Amino acid sequence: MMYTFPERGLSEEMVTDLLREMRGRDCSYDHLLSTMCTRPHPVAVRAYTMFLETNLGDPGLFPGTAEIERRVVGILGSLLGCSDAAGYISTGGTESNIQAIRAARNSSGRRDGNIVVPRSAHFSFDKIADLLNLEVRKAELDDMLRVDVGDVERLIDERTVCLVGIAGTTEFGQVDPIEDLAELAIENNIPLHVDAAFGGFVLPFLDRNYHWDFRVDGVQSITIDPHKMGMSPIPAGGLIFRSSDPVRRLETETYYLTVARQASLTGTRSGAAAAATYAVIMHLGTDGYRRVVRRCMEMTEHLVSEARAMGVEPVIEPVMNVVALKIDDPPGVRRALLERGWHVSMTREPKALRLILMPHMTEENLDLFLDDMKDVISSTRS
Ligand code: 0PR
Repeated sequence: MMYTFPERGLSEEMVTDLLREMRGRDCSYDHLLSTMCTRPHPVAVRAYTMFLETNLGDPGLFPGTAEIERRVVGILGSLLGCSDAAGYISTGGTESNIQAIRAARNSSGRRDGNIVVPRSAHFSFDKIADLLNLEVRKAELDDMLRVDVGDVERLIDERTVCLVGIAGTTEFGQVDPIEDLAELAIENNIPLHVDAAFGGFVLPFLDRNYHWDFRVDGVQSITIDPHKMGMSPIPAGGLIFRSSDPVRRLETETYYLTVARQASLTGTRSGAAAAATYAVIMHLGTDGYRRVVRRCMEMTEHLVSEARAMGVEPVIEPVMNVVALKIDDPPGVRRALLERGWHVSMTREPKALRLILMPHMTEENLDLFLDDMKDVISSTRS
């Protein structure tokens, strides 16, 4: 198939028909248990469209939008235990992680450094190794799939420019021992970055209290993504620093813009994500997010108890709304579930079936899924 630039434009109806056909081929969130994104909140969608033409790359032209971004950074900072935080709204977890590590690398003054990350770190850290010319040292996990702090300590040397802990691992939703990592960071005078791309909008709203954010001394920066559990439209990421000093290490001079310096990775960047995030946070409040997270956790508990009734155990007791189930032949089960219309995913080590209970899941759809999973699992056994 060859696609060409049309000589004469089509009517808007024809274009809409073309779009509708393609959009119809996409999967519906109703059947997705493999994604960490969700349908954005309608309030966020309306805010997004209101700010479509804004550009935070030249914030002097959009002072209102820039003020919204400052407010969101402030709100996320205080959610994470720091009332005068700095940072910006990025395109997602990958950009936030890149920039957090870049800030740490630049502060160190080294160009031949390394970072120590848990083996469970998201693949964005492999991109970072490539982009920033850093060696990424991967520390082993304990039997609860949290990073082994002794192994982190062993991997630190004079070239280490940053330590990374994860609050909500991509595959298992586990939280690393951030306090122990922070102690190591302080002892060695290295910053600690916490990747809470997923967990950032979950942990503060759980009944159980984890110590993982700016309330822990030594945590320099946190990745927290509104486009995952924050219910904002894609692309909305958060990069929050305890102070503005590391942000300055990211700045370049901008000559002809309305501001003299720019710290973001991208130049031209939409203010829509910041506006959408602000809108949904102001609309839901702590109360609303607690309700969202409680529902996801209730579905998680229901799924685990139904799995147990099928004789299937989770790899770890779920901390958040991510479940990994120990089953025989995860690829086969995944395929069979896909034939029934369900998208699930798998973990690498140990190999397990991975299910994420996002806000778009309903109790009714979860029960339909569980019926299918029961059939599939019993047929793999017979
Ligand atoms: N850090 C953690 C802990 C993550 O889980 C993720 C993404 C990132 C960083 C990177 O974030 P961005 O993808 O926003 O750059 N975790 C999921 C993953 O890659 C994201 C995802 C979303 C996966 C939707 C599938 C999907 O359908 O596995």
